[in-house]
Amino acid sequence: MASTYPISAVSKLTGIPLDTLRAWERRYQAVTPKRSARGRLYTEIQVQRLLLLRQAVESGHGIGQVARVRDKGLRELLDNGTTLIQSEAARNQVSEDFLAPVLRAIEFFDYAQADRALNQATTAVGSPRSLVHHVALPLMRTIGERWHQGKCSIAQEHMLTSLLSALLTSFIRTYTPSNPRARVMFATPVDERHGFPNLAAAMLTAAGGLGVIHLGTELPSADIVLAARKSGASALLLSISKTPEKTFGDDLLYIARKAPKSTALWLGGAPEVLLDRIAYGLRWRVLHDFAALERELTGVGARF
Ligand code: B12
Repeated sequence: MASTYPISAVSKLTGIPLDTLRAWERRYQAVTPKRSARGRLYTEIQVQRLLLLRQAVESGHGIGQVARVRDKGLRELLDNGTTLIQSEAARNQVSEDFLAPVLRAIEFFDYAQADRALNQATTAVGSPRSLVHHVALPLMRTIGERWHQGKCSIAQEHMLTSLLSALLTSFIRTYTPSNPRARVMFATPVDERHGFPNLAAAMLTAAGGLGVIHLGTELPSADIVLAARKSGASALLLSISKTPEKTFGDDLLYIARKAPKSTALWLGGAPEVLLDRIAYGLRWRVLHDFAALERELTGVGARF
């Protein structure tokens, strides 16, 4: 019989954390292993596919974009594709070894230990960009998933949000130049409380040498427009994580009409929230992953 591997072995072989393996399976059906009394069992071919997917993600492709691509397509993508973060990711591979201590400390509400473990992970990855891709986003996804599954409390989610916000904010402060070539404004619309993706995006922006205007979450459109006018921001990034309210189309239209023409309008979010359809025909450019954001940032002067 062909060899099969339990999930713990697959995680070690591929360097993909256990929670990520489960999330890729559940959310994107990237690889669906057989189930046995011992749990998930992966074939050799599935392990090889996971390695390809990991490389694709490290090269800057969103998992949502590549999860359904066949192995041959993935190989072609990796052979031909322009890789945004490939070499950096290869150098700065942060495995579960670094993230697990943070999650353990959060489980026991040990704030100081979580802070220390987070700092260790930060030092291990080396660059601000890797901090976003390999520490902050995976941690937030894991804790958020656990909260959604009822496996961790809102207090634990808030504790991680607080630690990561402090960390990212301090990096934004350190990296933002005094005279940036351009400034990018970040907000989420009314009823959108997922503020973390924007914080990560702001950090990437600062890491690219641009200025950051971080407005936080749940902002009415009129206030967003006012801020865009007064600040003269080169771009506005509105981040969406959950399916927006029906009136969201009106908000997008309002901002598109009233925001200065010199402000590029970017809408960042998961593909399943149908942002393309809502923003169709308006000035908004929809960004489905962070690689797309980095490309837009480069367009307004960022250097990565
Ligand atoms: C963390 C989290 C939370 C945290 C938010 C903490 C914070 N400060 O932000 C908490 C626990 C508070 C929370 C609350 C809720 N959540 Co929540 N949450 C998540 C979770 C686990 C991660 C979100 C996140 O930060 N992702 C980080 C992003 C950047 O990574 P990613 O998701 O892999 O994104 C990729 C692409 O989609 C894209 N992308 C996504 N966002 C953005 C943004 C930008 C700017 C760009 C460029 C790209 C981009 O880029 C990435 C690849 O490069 C997701 C599930 C998941 N795994 O994604 C649910 C999820 C977003 N939440 C969801 C829901 C429903 C809620 C609640 C409504 C639940 C409730 N009943 O109260 C509330 C929100 C209330 C509100 N009014 O807003 C749903 C949304 C479903 C939908 N389509 O509507 C999700 C998808 C979970 C699910 N599967 O059901 N949540």
